[in-house]
Amino acid sequence: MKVVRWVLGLIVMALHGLTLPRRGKRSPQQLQQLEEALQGFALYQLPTCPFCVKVRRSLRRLNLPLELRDVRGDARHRQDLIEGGGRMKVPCLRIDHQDGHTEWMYESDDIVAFLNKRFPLDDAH
Ligand SMILES: N[C@@H](CCC(=O)N[C@@H](CS)C(=O)NCC(=O)O)C(=O)O
Repeated sequence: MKVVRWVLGLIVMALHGLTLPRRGKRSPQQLQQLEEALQGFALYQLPTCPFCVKVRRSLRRLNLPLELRDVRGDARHRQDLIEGGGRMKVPCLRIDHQDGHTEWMYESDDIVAFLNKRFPLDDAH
C-alpha cells in the first residue's frame, strides 16, 4: 500500500510539474503588499498529496507568496496542525487573524474558493 501511494505521489508530482499553470501577473508593489497581508497565513501540506497540489496550483495562478509547511518533513508543523486544527489532515490553511484568533481551514475546495475571493487577480495586469 505504501509503495502504491508512493508511485501515485510521483505521478501526481510529475503531472503537476509538466502542466504547471501560468503564474498570475502582479506588480512588484502588489507583491510586496501581498507579502505583508499574508504574514499570518500558512498552508500545512504534503508535496505529493493531490488535494495539496490542487491548492498549490491555485496559489501559483493567483501568484500568492504564501508559506508552505510540510507536515511530514517537519514534526513541529505536524504537531501544530494536530493541536491547532484538531486533525492530521492536509491541506489545511492556517489564518492568524488580527484579533488574535487562529482559524484552521480544511478542505481544498474551501481553501481555493477563499483565496480566490480574498486575493483576486487584478485583470489590468
Ligand atoms: N476532501 C479533502 C481530502 C483531503 C485528504 O484526503 N487528504 C489526505 C492526504 S492526500 C489526508 O490528509 N488524509 C488523512 C486523513 O484524512 O486523516 C480535501 O479536498 O482537502
